[in-house]
Amino acid sequence: MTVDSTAARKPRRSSGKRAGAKKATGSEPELVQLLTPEGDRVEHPDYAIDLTPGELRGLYRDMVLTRRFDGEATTLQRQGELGLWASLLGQEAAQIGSGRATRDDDYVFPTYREHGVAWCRGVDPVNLLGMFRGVNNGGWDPNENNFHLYTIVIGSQALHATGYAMGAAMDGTDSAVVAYFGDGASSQGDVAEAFTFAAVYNAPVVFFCQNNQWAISEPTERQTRVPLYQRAQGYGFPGVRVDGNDVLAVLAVTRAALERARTGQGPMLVEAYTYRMGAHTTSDDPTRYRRDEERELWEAKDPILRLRAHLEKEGLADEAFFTALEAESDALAKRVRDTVRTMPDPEPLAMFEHTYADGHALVDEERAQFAAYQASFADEESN
Ligand SMILES: Cc1ncc(C[n+]2csc(CCOP(=O)(O)OP(=O)(O)O)c2C)c(N)n1
Ligand SMILES: [Mg+2]
Repeated sequence: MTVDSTAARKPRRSSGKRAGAKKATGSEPELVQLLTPEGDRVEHPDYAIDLTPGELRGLYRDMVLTRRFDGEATTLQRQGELGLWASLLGQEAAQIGSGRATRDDDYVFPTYREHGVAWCRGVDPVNLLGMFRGVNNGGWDPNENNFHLYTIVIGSQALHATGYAMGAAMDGTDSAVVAYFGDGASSQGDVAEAFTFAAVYNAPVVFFCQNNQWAISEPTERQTRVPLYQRAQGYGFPGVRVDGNDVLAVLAVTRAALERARTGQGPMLVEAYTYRMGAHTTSDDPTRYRRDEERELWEAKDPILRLRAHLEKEGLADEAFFTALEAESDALAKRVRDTVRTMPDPEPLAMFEHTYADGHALVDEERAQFAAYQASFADEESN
């Protein structure tokens, strides 16, 4: 079925058959949805999903723990323990649904906000925080979980992902690659170039755009005159818009896109239509450029509350499950706080260590200059 992402609608229960393929009536185009904001299951003719109660509870757990970790990180930044934090608040379903669709041997190229995807890939959350505390040079070994380092240069990872996917295809593997980026990044030349290369080389890459409606203070209407997923058509591969606050729909659509990629059918663009409920980063104040009412509208579509409503309505989780999750969440938050506060400061000269594999004369010179600069403070202290 197709649904309007903004208009109020009555929940339609799954009937096992097509629950309607009407064109959306609102100003926004149609999007794939399998779980309404009220927590009712609906069917889609192209994207089916059948999860066990345990799998549904697992997705809920992932989203709750990710949100808790993210909230804890925001608080730690406010307490001066982190230099900066980019919250994913509101984007949990987009990230958990897509992250859980990947296979271990797939490779993921994130932006700087993919904390939920990192969680799905098995990256320890405290490693993410080390980078934002400024105590390591990137955070983690990307090859341990096939999860690339966070990338701040907007859109550049789309090219890295495409190149990696082309290589995977040349190696004859059936691994696929996911490139995450935002609505703002969709305007970058790097993303356009990645689309072209992926299309003409039939690369096994899924372009996963989280359209969270904002690129810092720029709204999506400053990035595009057409819905973002439609851009794919011009490059010669399919694009689809999915309800990014519906973890089931995101999982189903990303699975299908990955399956296409690994079976040699080439790239696909998934636009997860969602909303950044928090600030761009802890350095941003969204009250300067957006209205509270907008956020309130999206709070009614909260990805976690909608899955909880479904679990409760269908009797798929009992009170003991929610209580145990609360305790697990508290324990995670405590571990994160304790570990971050006691992270050792790095040796300042260590920043020169991994610049070149075999060393470089210019880096040696810079290291010597910096060492001398640091030593000058020691002189001051002894005077
Ligand atoms: C090449 C480049 N230009 C500008 C910036 C500054 N910048 C950081 S985040 C951002 C907005 C990105 O918005 P979007 O792609 O929608 O991702 P979101 O932050 O919303 O997840 C910009 C312009 C940058 N990091 N890199
Ligand atoms: Mg954005």
